[in-house]
Amino acid sequence: MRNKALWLIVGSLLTAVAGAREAQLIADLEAISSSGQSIQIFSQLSPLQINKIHGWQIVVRAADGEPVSGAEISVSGGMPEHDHGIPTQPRITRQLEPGVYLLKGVRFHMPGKWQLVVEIEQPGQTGRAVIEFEL
Ligand SMILES: [Cu+2]
Repeated sequence: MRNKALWLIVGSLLTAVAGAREAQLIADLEAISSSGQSIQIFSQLSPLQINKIHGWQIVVRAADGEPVSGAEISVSGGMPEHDHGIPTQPRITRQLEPGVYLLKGVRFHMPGKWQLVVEIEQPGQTGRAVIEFEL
């Protein structure tokens, strides 16, 4: 009886740890590009806030799940309802590991609906994804 209670406690602790790990792996934003690449965005500022400049890690995988290395990635966008762009020009500064890119200079200056266009250029193919989110 006592042993059973202990196992139940251990069981729920393990579940809690697994839950925390999963939570860290959940992307802030994600999309599938027109070429079938998966794009996951992990913001260094999460949840996103108004007017704070920060960086993003962008993880790009091909349709088969392999990391996409050496791609040219550009991020643009704006607020479609206000007819203006993003206030900065975020740039990929380096590739941190295969398929993981560091985007610097991200800032959103007002609340509302934002739309981002992520373009991924690789030799022979270009993928494009539109990501919408509410801030
Ligand atoms: Cu606006």
